[in-house]
Amino acid sequence: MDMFCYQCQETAKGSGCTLRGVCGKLPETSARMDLLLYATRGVAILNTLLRKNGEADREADHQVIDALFTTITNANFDNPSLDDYIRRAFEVKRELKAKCEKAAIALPDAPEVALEATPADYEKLESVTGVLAEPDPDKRGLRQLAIYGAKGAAAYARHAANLKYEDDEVYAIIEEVLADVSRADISVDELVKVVLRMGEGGVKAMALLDSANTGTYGNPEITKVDIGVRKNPGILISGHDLRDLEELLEQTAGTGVDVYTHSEMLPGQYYPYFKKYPHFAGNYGNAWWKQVDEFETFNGCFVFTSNCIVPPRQTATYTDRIYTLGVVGMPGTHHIEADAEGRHDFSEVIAKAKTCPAPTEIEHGEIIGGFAHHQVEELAPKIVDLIKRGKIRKFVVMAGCDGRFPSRNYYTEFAEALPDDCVILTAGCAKYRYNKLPLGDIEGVPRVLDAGQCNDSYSLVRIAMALQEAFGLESINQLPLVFNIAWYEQKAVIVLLALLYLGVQGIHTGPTLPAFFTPDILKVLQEKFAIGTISTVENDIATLIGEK
Ligand code: SF4
Ligand code: SF3
Repeated sequence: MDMFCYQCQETAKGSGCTLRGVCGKLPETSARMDLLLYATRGVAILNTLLRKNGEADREADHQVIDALFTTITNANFDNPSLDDYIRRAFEVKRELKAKCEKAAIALPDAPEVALEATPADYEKLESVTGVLAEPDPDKRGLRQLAIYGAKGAAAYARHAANLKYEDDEVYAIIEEVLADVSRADISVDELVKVVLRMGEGGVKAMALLDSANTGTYGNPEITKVDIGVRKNPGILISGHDLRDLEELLEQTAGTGVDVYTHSEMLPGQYYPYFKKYPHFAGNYGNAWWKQVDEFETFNGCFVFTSNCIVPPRQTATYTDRIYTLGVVGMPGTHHIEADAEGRHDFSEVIAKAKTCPAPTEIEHGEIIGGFAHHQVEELAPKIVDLIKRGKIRKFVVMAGCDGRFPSRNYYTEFAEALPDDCVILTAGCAKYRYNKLPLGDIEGVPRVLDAGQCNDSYSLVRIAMALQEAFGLESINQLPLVFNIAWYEQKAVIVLLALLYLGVQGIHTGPTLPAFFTPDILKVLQEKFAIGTISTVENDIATLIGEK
């Protein structure tokens, strides 16, 4: 069967994956995701109606965010797991219908609400549930833009919920957006508003996750992170979920197994709370896409708490040592279910890790991070002084994702070419393109300030607002601050929408613009927000930074 997916930056030919995903997603998986999202839109429509009546269902909120999250790029490649999600979506939908009937709420005349199906129907329903079911490319693009934003926000809401931080408004916006994009009669203008509404939800979701992470584990602080190895066998933890990190550190204490971070878990190192664990080793390796090589030399076990997991090569020796949690799934690996309190039992992973050799060193040294809003606000007087004295000319926000395409060398070259009075503000795995370069510091302030994970882009906004206040400016657009962000998957989409919602102008996003931006969508975004993409390093330094 064929498929159609264009949700990430690496989509085939820059237009859409049709035979199989560049990420490794198969058509049977893609169609299951389409069916899941279609049924979930039905749930969202019903829960939005119930919410108006003061009867929104929290179980349904959770079903909605988990369905969105599991369909994000590089999260779930496992068909039986997706079948479970589909069954659950239809079950919740039936429960909500019954709730509506009880409350005398008339069921809306929407096919997403009416559809009854089983997971086995995925193929025959693809023409109804798939992205191409919308024939108009502009409406299709805007609908998907809103849905992709919802996926990113849902991921953040899930991590926050795992720490018992929930905000009904975040759920309300996600569901309202899913309900709105399901309206057959919605116009392009209305869809643009829906997209910005999703951006508002993104700001709230990131603020919620920031409260959850810092409220539970303290404020990130300046930290030097070892990138070498120790002598014990290790478990490598990847993804974004800090509660999972805490559980793993707790259960591995005293076992003789060390815990290392990988990719987006690196910022776990910056939280004071985790520093008390002597077996919490450093960060091993680089961004997500290098896992196919780096997992071979790590030698131990792997725990995935969220995206980005990559299908192991046929010749991979580590597949059986991968353990997935939450919405993550990969055939041939192990999935650890949470108990009723959301806790995981890692004893099998620990036992397996004990039989493994210690990691092989692939690099050594230290990287520095922990520049989230609280830490930077403490440094604010110094930073303001450096700006006033002309020592710092510009801040360049280079947050976002990394990816495997060679075109991303641009970001390394851009960082290297930046004049030495410019400081990079980063968050997300995009940082691996330049966080090991010797870029130095400006009177003790490092030239790469890493705030944390992609969701910590919220921190970058807080930092910008603090500077705006310090300089008494009306808008953050007046700051010596430019945006050259890299995107790959849908978490970067919600970061972008959040920035647009906050009125940030002139964002450059690359290495290529999304395939779902049609020329007309791009025109609107250019007119309203002066959005652009990248060209050459030389040109972009000239336009973004300019002459001294
Ligand atoms: Fe293609 Fe990206 Fe979709 Fe994977 S997630 S199928 S690479 S567009
Ligand atoms: Fe990276 Fe997947 Fe997006 Fe969280 S881990 S930023 S790509």
